[in-house]
Amino acid sequence: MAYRVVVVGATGNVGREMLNILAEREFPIAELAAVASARSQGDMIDFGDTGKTLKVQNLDHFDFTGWDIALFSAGSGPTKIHAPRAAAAGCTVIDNSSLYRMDPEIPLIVPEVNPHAIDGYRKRNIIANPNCSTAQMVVALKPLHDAATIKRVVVSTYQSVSGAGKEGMDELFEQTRAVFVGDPKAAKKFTKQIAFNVIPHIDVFMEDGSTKEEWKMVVETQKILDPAIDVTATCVRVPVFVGHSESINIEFERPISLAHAQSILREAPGIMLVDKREDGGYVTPIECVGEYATYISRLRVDPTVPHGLNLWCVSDNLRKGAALNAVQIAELLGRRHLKKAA
Ligand code: 11C
Repeated sequence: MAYRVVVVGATGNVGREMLNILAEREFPIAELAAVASARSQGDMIDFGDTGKTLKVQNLDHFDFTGWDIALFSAGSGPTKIHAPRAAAAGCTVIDNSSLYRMDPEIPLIVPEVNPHAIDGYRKRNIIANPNCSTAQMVVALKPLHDAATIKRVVVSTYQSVSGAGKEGMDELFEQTRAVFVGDPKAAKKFTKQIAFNVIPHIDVFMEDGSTKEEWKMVVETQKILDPAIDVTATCVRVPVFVGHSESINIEFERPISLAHAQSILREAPGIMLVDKREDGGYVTPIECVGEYATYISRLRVDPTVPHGLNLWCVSDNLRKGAALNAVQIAELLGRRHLKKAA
């Protein structure tokens, strides 16, 4: 069985990766549409490296009737208008924005972690894709939680500028160049200079002094993995183009040895354990670009709590953090539901 698939926001960082990944994974496609805002209407866009190109259609006028799946990466504003319209037309929406993630009627899915939760999608015909920093963390936590029950997580992130879209990438590039040619460029997309700097601020501030990015890591982890896990996060933007890194400290209910944790992580879906305890024997963001895996390195015991581990977790934020996870959800939907309905 093949599906009629729409990629909404096809010209953005994540939309392009959605098209690449649909092509790479040979997703069964009967027909494919690339859709974006009016500004991009008529532009030609590659369907991965298949050699095929797609003419971008205007979201405002796109009729979702008869289409099976829409992968949305259009931001919350356009999504609020067009996702319910697509869902009502019978096209299942997989949405990468934060709009629906915490809606109790909408499943928030990471296929390696909570695939069963997808069954609730019929209520609204919408499935939410998590924030990039949450996605890679829950892939890492899930097998460890199954083994020894996680009580508390302390995470600090090192997030690449591509999380802020193409404008974020352009700003890092322009500012870096400007420093070298002695022609300083003011910050526009970010709140301070990002070149040769780090910024402890992603998304808006909340009343309690945390940022919305930090809040998302807490509540999304609880919804996807387990509401009983306490999470505290500090999210930081770093001058890296692609690939989010996380330093994660985990406290468990029950003992878990280092050897057991290593063997679990070696077998777990979506994870590559690269941990040689020697110079270069760990993964950095530049090495995860274009990859599917969530990489874990620097796994070690935290001796300051009764049952604790520390680890370093790296993944391509545009892939596992966004486009890959969305395509995996589409694959899961096809396996569990659409085939049966056909
Ligand atoms: C960043 N994590 O790195 C953000 C991007 O809620 O989907 C994705 C924001 C979201 O800036």
